[in-house]
Amino acid sequence: STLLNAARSTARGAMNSESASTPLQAAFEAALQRELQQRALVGAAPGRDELMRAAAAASRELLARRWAQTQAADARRGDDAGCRRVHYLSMEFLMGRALSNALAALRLDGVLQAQLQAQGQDLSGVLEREPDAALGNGGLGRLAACFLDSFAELGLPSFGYGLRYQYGMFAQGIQDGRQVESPDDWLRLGNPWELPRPELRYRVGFGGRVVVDATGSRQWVPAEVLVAQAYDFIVPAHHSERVSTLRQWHAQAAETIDFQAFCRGDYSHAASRQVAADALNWVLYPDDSTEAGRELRLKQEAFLVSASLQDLIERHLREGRPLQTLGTLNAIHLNDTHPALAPAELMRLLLDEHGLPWDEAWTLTRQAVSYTNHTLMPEALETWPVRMFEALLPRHLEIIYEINHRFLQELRQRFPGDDGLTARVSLIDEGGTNGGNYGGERRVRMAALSIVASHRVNGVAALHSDLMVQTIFADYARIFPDRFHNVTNGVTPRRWLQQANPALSAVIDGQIGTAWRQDLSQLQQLSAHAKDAGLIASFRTVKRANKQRLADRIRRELGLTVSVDSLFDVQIKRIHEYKRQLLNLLHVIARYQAIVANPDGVDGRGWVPRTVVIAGKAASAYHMAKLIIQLAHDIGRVVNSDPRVGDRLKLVFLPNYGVSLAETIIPAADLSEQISTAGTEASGTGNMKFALNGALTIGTWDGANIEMAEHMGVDQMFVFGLRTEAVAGLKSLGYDPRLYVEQNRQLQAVIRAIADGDFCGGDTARYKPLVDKLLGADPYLLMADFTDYVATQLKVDAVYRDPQAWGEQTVRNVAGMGWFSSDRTIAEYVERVWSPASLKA
Ligand code: GPQ
Repeated sequence: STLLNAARSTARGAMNSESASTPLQAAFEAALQRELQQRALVGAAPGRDELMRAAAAASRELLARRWAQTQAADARRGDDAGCRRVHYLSMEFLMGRALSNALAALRLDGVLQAQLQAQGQDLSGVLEREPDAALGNGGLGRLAACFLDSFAELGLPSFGYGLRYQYGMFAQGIQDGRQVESPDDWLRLGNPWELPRPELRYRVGFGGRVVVDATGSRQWVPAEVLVAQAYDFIVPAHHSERVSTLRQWHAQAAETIDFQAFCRGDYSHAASRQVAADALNWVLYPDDSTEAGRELRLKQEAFLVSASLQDLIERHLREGRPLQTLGTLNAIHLNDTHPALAPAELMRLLLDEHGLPWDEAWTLTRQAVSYTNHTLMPEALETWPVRMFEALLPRHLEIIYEINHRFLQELRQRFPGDDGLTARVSLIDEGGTNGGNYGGERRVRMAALSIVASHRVNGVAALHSDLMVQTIFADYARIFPDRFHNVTNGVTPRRWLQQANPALSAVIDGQIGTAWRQDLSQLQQLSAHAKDAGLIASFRTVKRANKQRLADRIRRELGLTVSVDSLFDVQIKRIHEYKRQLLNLLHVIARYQAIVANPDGVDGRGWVPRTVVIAGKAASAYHMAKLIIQLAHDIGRVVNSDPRVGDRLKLVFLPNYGVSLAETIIPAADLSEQISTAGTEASGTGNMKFALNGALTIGTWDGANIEMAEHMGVDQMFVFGLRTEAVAGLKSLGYDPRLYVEQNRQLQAVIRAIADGDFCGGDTARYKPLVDKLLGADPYLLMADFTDYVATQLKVDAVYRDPQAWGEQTVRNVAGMGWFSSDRTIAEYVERVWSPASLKA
């Protein structure tokens, strides 16, 4: 794409002037010294924490200069620059750590290393002191973080907008095999990365009523007014001096103290506004792919949207551009429906604050807004009770009614007599049983609002985008046939290959040179060397070292010894029934039973030793997911201590999964488990990270697994299970899981072991809900896919026994992953969604 090419040629310019980095080094050293001296003033000898914060603060200072340059360049860009400024609105940004990325981008790792040596410290020990910024749940939030990285790398004028949560994703502990949540107080020691922007403040209202003045114009008089204050976090490019910005909003009361109440001695009343404001900053909702549905969450969403839109309008006007070009020069992107109030709020601002007529405001809104859908799961489709809108957002509700009125009126003209259609696609669920709303309450459908108010809607993998228009959005696709597109997800190769796996990166450099570091598609060159024994040996050596690192961590954290000669079989992601961690566990039990019955293997050739690693968090209210975590622990305790098993099988649950833990686990994996029921995983991005690091995938024909198989060759992946059409067919015929159990004695023995309490001292009650569900509805078809899954695991063993064959396949996997860079994804968003040209189509 032109954007990719342009970014690469600027980057070449910057790279050529590499020697100019000496002043940068000097600036960094000076800043670092200043930070350390300040700390010395208060008598603190710098430990690792202080060194980490000093290095972060010094890096931030350099990044702030790049930020100013980037903003100045973007403000000067002409109206015909060919791409709009992108505003990526997301309730989640799962950033992880920032220091090692910043040092790599600034090419200061060596400088810091030398500085630390002088202090008697090593770099990795200092890097590990940084807490993860875990302001997201899972794939959706991490995708947003990868996108910020690519925005910078591609030099795209852009802002990410989010909330500055005081507490991010909860910390997961395990007690007696059960998940216990504790708050993630990530700001406890301050955040050396953020730049507070006290001058950037916007008022955001809630509640109150709408008044009509003499001219008939409507004005919202909110009952409560909060102030949004900006904090900026800067994300650097690696091959240029561009940066991208994550702007996070912090809520404050407009008047922080009720002074009259204070003087009366009524302190709790005096502080009540501040307390109410702080509630918005409080916690990230820990629900992944399910709806939280609480009023505080709606307020958080409205707050994010209003502050961000006011900020971008103000910037547009400050740059001297007229309101009429707002939509052609700015893109406002909705990361799922969480920021779906944006079109309503933009309409309100344009109508009520800027006095535009409806049609003009609507044109600008539709030009600006676009929406990505990230799931087909009906329980995740956000709807809000009309009652809550009346109480919190009365003017937005009026505007939504008006959008809906005009939309439905147009439909009645285009599709006369089709009342079913208008009821199905209305922005308001009138409270029937339609759309899963059994409560009978009227609700606002946020996906409907997002689609109607956007000029582009996309899914996140080819299968997902197809299913989206065939199933949940079929009516809208008929109404707006040109609106729906696909943009397959990608991951940033900076974090997920270069930083997480420097040793593999060096091997790749040695084989094909370093151009792949800027253009991941160059990895394809590796396939010519896939049979090269030397390359395969290097891949193996690197993998072994990474496995050793993970094994050390497992021993440190869990006191469990695992063999690096075993096949590391890994499933890390949120715990969700559709992702089928339970199917993985059923296989572990089946293997355990088979090992005990046949210690020398079924064919006398012994067992390929396996270490099964699982990690992931369960939403705190998701009982079935928590039960699956407990089952993993019960099985692990029994299997790992059974002397008949030894190294042949180990089951490890690593607690508190997050971005940094993933950076250690993924490079160490031999096998990647991507085993969702076909048609349920929108894309997956973990699947991409594993293959990029030379793990082979066992997976279903689902999400982006399909496109990965197409890029590397389907024989390079272990594909199993029913495909989407077969899943749908089976369900429509009346699926009965018991039929599958009756036909498979191995499966019977597995289920019986769980039901009889074999892993929990004979407690038959503990897993009854789980067994009942498997034998009852089994909505994710574990019973139907079990046989093929276990058979495919045996194929995995067979290939692993042949190091040359396995090694060749790992090289072909890496070679096939070049397309899955988030740089490619963002270039496609620019082409299909954010370019001015996409407005004309
Ligand atoms: N995803 Cl709707 C989330 O992580 N959280 C959510 O609330 C929703 C989706 C994931 C989705 O499950 C994965 O298949 C995708 O790869 C990911 O979003 C990014 O698109």
